[in-house]
Parts: sequence; C-alpha cells; structure tokens
Amino acid sequence: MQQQASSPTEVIEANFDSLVGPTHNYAGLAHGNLLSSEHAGLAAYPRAAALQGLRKMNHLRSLGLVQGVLPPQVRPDVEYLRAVGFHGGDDASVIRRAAQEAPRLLAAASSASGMWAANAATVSPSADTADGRVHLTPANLVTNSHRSIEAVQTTRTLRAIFADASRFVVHDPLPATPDFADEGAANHTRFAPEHGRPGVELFVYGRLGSGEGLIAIPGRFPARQTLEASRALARLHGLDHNAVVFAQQHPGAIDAGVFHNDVIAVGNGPVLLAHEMAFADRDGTLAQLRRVCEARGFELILVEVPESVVPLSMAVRRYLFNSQLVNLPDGGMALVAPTDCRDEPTIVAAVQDILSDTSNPIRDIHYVDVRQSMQNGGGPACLRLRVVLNKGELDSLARGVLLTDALSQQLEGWIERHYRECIKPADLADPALLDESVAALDELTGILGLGSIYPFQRSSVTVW
Ligand code: SUG
Repeated sequence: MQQQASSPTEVIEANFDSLVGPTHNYAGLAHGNLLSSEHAGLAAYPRAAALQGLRKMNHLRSLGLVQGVLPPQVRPDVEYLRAVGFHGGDDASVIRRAAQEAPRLLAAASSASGMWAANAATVSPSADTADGRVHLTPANLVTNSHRSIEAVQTTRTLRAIFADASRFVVHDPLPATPDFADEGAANHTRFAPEHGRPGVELFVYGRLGSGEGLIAIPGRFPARQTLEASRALARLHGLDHNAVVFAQQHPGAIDAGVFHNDVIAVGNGPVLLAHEMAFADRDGTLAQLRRVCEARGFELILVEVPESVVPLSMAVRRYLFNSQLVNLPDGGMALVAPTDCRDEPTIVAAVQDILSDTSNPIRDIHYVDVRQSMQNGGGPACLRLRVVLNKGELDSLARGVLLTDALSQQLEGWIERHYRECIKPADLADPALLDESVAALDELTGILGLGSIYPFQRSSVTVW
C-alpha cells in the first residue's frame, strides 16, 4: 500500500474551500459564537457571500497556491425535518409545516454552515501516517444540530474527490455522541519543517470525553471538541504517538467566544501564531510542542500575541488568528486576513510588528473581504480545508474541483444565475428555495465533474 515517496519539495498544501450555499442566512444557531448570535435575523446576501468566497479562493491562487472547490450541501435538509416528525406530504408541505410549528428547526435544516470547510474533516498527510496514505475523517459536529447534519454529505463528497483508495482513506465520522464531539481541522494544526517532511500534529480540545476523567471546563459556552475524539482521530490516522500533542484550550477563551481553536491560533510549517490565551496550560503546552518538534528535527517558531497588544475580545471580533498562514512560492509566508482586521488600527499595528520581526518568516499580509461569512463567525481560515499532497496524490484526485481561470468564470456565472440576492429569516418558509438549490447543485456537480453525489441524484435505494 505504501506509495513511492515523492521528494518533499514536490509536496504542496492545497486549500479546499466550500462554495457558500444558496441558502446562506443568519439564524443565530451557534451558541458561543458571538458573531453568529449578534447577527441573528439580519438580511443575508447569498450571491455576494458566494462571490466573496470565490474571490478569496482566487486570491490564494494568485499567491501561487493550489486551490480546490467543495460543493455545498443540499438545503433545506427535508429528510432531517421528516426525521424530527414533519413527515407526510411532499417536500413543500414539510417545509411549510416546519415553518409554522418550529421555525428554528427549519433554520437548522436550512443553514449553509457547510461553507466552513475547516470543520469538514481532520486531515493527516501521508508523510505522517503509518500506511503512507492521506487520512481524512469527516467531523461529526454533534454539538450543534444544524452542523451535525453535514457529516453524511461531507463523507460522500470527500469520498468522491479523494477516491483513490491506494492513496487516500476517508474514514467514517466518529460515533455521533457527546463523548466523541469532533469539529474537524478547526482544532487541529500540523507543524513540519516543510510540507513533505514528517510533522507534528497538535490536537486542541475543550473538554474530556466521559472515559477521560474531569478537568476545568468553560462555564458559559459549550466546549465543542473532546480529548476522546482527538485521541480517536490520531489512532485512526495511524499517527506516531511521539509526534502528537493534545492540548486543552483555555476555558476562559471559550467563554470569551473562542468556540474553535482556529479563532485564537494558526500554524504553518514550523510557525505557530497564537494569542497568549490559547491554551489552558500555556507554558506546559508550548514546552511539550517545542520538545516534540525538536525530536522531529526542527525548531518551533512561536509568534505569540499578548493580551496587552491584542485583547482577546478584539481577536474574537476581528479574527486576526483566523487568517490563513501560507507559504509563498519565493520563500517566506503570508497572512491572508479578513478586511475586518485592516479596519482596526490596534491589529494593523500588531501585524506590522510581526512582519518586521525577522525572527519569524511571516513577510506579508493580504486582506480579503469575507464579511458575509464573518457575520456568522467564519473567517478566511474557517472557509478552507487544508490538504497536504504529494505530486501523485494531487494528480489522482478528482481534477474538476481544482480551481482554474476557466472554472472560476463558470462558477461566477453559475452563482449569478442561481443565487438569490437576499434572504431574510421569513424567506426560509418558501419551498421554492429547495427547488432553486437542487437545480443549482445538480448543475454544479456537472461543472465540477463529480457525478452523482447528492441523494436527489440517486435512486432512493442506493447505499453509499
Ligand atoms: O460552527 N457558524 C459556524 C462558524 C464556524 C466557523 N468555523 C471555524 N472557526 N473553523 C459555527 O459556529 C452560524 C450559523 C447561523 O447562526 O446561522 C454558524 O454555524
């Protein structure tokens, strides 16, 4: 099963962003995510949101990076509504009944939350795994109902893209119970001297599963990731236990609105950019991470931002740490940050200090406008799933999902044709939204060359 190793320098990081789905709306569904709560009920702009996402993908491509596209989920999820008792009748009657009797459930069934691809799965590159394959485990997202319904379609989609079983393993999601609550790559960071060398994988959890004992947990907001889930992922992926670190997220940070670790830290290569409140045991975690990186033959480069420079409350609103940190083709790294950071002088000054400090390789910052996503608590890093790939792996995945100028143009036209300009909460009661989404997604699978990945494209008896 072990593949011919390609030279580590031929190994790249591809970013897979999900297209924002046609039902993008603000329903205030994510307790503990302050921006989602704050914008509940606001008019949302799905067409603008999808175009912002596409522009962000093209920006990454203009920096010389490989960019992939993931298709959205079918929403509203009428099967979910049927499963919770709105059965009988056609789809339109199910939607109308849910709108009348349980608008919040309809909102959950209609959420375009699959757009945050960092929560799609946890990914370990082949350089880190025992069998030399790339391992992906779709996240079960059990903490929130509107997100838990993503896992089944995410698994199908990833299996369609990473289909070559000699190179990729797409596991089933972890058991959907609170003990194994898993939010995917948003709580996982990989460090390596170069993408293609064996790395160190950091798993950050907010609470323990019941098999693990008791620790201090946040009092106000839910901790979404368990240690038990993180351990299971490391086992499933066949990671070397000497190259894995499990660290507890600071409970105070979760209570301040840091619902995922990627709201307070980002890593790339040997670099960790983090706020000082990232970890419950700051000193212990950093010392262990340094030790484990050293044992793998490289030095961790820590860029830490103190509370006195960027207060946590500001980080949570502006998403500095939810920037993408990427390698530039000519060396050095760049941050791809939300424009919300550019509008805050304190953050601009902090970034300037980071860029001019020659003890780290971060050289440049690019601002991208992803405001439609930001208002639901998702910044640039939430919108992408990173997959480190060697040449053979890159060549063997479904090619139609890799963004090119031609594909980008097609997608732009597709968005203009199919997406509504505006969706207000009351619009979710309109059954036409489902028909519009189905028509859009049916065309999209053709554009991306993915075949039949949605239930509406298959006969009712097909089992994936
Ligand atoms: O799970 N927001 C998402 C945002 C996820 C951001 N992802 C990362 N940090 N990786 C969440 O909290 C809001 C949906 C609504 O309220 O309509 C929402 O689900």
